[in-house]
Amino acid sequence: MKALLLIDIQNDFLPGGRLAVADGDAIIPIANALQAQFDLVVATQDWHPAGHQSFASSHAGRSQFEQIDLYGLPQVLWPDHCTQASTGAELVPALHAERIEAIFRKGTNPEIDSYSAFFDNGHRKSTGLADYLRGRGVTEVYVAGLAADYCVYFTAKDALAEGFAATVIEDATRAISADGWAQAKADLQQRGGQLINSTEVLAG
Ligand code: VGL
Ligand code: ZN
Repeated sequence: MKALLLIDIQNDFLPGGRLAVADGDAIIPIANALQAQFDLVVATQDWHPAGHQSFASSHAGRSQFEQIDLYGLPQVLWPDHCTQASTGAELVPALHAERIEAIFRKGTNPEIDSYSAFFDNGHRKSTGLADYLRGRGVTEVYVAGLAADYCVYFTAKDALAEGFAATVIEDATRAISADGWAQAKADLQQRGGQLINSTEVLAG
């Protein structure tokens, strides 16, 4: 049983959004086309309370994209983004949503960031996604969405650690940093993850 995980396809990560990923809108038609190939489609939303500690604006004298230590974990400071119930946090309107069976929200604890759809960055709390997928008989996950080098990467990595086969659909994601994504890809491959193009999925 295969599941498609649509990671953080939210207005704030698209061009014009608060934490825009270059060319992020290019993945929308691909994410729409892919859905028919899967038994189960699940989405995530980055869903931060106002004043989240991952926001640069929460730290006086700090700049966006600077890295700090946050309660013992490295933390990149982001522009305010995906604030709970804001327009920026909504799934992109052009994304077909009717086949999305469940939406997992993450990043809700103000004191810890959560890139992975499975766990917060300290692996302290589970979102329940792994058990949900296992309950549905899922053995393989395919990951698409934004951003490749953060939430897509950490989701695929945790999926592998949870015992799922994990494949990132490369043309259905875009990165914040090209270098960061190159490193993340190498790491995923080393852990047994796969990278493929949507054309291979759509042909199946
Ligand atoms: C993300 C940075 C901060 C992502 C979320 O969805 O990749 N990146 N919050
Ligand atoms: Zn975030």
